[in-house]
Amino acid sequence: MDNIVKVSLVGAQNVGKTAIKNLLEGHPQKADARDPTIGVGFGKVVVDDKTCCIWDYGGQKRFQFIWDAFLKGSRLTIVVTDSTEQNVEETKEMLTRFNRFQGSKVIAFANKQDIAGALSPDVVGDRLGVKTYGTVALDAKNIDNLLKILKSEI
Ligand SMILES: Nc1nc2c(ncn2[C@@H]2O[C@H](COP(=O)(O)OP(=O)(O)O)[C@@H](O)[C@H]2O)c(=O)[nH]1
Ligand SMILES: [Mg+2]
Repeated sequence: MDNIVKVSLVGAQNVGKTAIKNLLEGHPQKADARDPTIGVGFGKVVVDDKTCCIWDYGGQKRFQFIWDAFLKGSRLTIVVTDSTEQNVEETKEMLTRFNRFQGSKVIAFANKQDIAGALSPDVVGDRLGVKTYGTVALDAKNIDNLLKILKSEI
């Protein structure tokens, strides 16, 4: 089963989790598409000899209770932020609350780096205390970069 890797995308609503999942699958999302994830969305990406099952969790407060159970068995948990002050604080609180992330490797994506005033990945990483990569989930040019990150982290 080592060839099947569970990767979880968590974070608040509207930060770009589904856009990241879609980009990893090779189909970039249109800007401003509004399609909130209900419950959990699934994606599949093949990287070398591994098949990554991407679990994309609905970020709305009313769905957060399912994270506990669904994070079980996750090899890599990617915490997504939208790189704003407010969201990074919210994400930090999420990280302390969900200490069951332990057992899974945890990294962060400082998404929406294209928006003026975005906190840099270094700043976000310092605040969150986990390794952080900057991403622009709507930009198809980011696909190779995302796949490279995935490859190096699983
Ligand atoms: N400017 C910009 N917008 C983004 C980026 N990633 C996602 N979005 C937009 O942010 C909104 C929420 O994205 P979505 O993937 O649905 O967020 P989720 O709720 O975390 O799954 C959508 O309108 C996306 O088009 C990004 O990197 N830059
Ligand atoms: Mg979503």
